[in-house]
Amino acid sequence: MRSERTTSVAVFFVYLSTFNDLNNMNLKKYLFLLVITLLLSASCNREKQGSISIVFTHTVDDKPIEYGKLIYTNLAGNQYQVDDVKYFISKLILIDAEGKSVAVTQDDGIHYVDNGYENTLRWNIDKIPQRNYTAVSFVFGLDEEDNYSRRFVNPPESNFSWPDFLGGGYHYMQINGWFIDKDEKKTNMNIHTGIGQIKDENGQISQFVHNYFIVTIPVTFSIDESYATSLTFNMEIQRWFDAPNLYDFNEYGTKIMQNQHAQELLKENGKNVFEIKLELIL
Ligand SMILES: [Cu+2]
Repeated sequence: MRSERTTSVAVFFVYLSTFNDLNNMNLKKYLFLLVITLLLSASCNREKQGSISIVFTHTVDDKPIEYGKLIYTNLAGNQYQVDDVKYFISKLILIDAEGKSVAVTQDDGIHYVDNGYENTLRWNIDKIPQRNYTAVSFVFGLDEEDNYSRRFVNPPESNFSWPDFLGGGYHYMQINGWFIDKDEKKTNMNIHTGIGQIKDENGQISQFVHNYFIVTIPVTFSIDESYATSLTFNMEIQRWFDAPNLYDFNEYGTKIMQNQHAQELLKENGKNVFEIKLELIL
């Protein structure tokens, strides 16, 4: 790189000296310095880049989730099982040690996670500036700018649409399964989040509410062109249901796509569900 630059400068200087009518030495000197400055700044902006691999994991009571087993109990005392965990994260930003934000642009900064699709449980991102980082931030779900209907044409994302009459776009999340209700009956548990609705006195939808939220988590890691950095984003499922809001499935177990109150409770609880760890460096 350095020798390439030196060669270009030398070549240009020779080129300049071929102008016979450029007798004014000051002008020549000025042009020469200008060219060096341009070449140097171009080369300094070429920051080295590395890659990062994000692995999405899910736990219940701090142990790897076991799908399809009625073995869990939330803080409200509901016995439940989980069959599906699906969600979007978007606007992924890495914050470096100087507090500068590096926005991930690959895949529009959006990633869909679905336990039914193994390939969605890992997100490999290239071309990240080689720096030390101290935090990660993302939108849980999709914000106003990103969440529009028919954005995704292929499954699994296309299966995740949110009806237009309820605000459109896509679900932010689905946790699907079963729970034992207050009458001891096995009942559907469908924790679906997305755009909410506010109704007027006549019961007509008067306003839509974007219920996404921003998660920011400190984590120290570095990106380097000579090794691969891997982060684990773990979602602890129980945290959706315990704090700050106790979430009882008998009240909000299913049909919450039209229940803005339930959406609010989950929005607040959801800020605490993720843990991010540096997994390994190879
Ligand atoms: Cu739904």
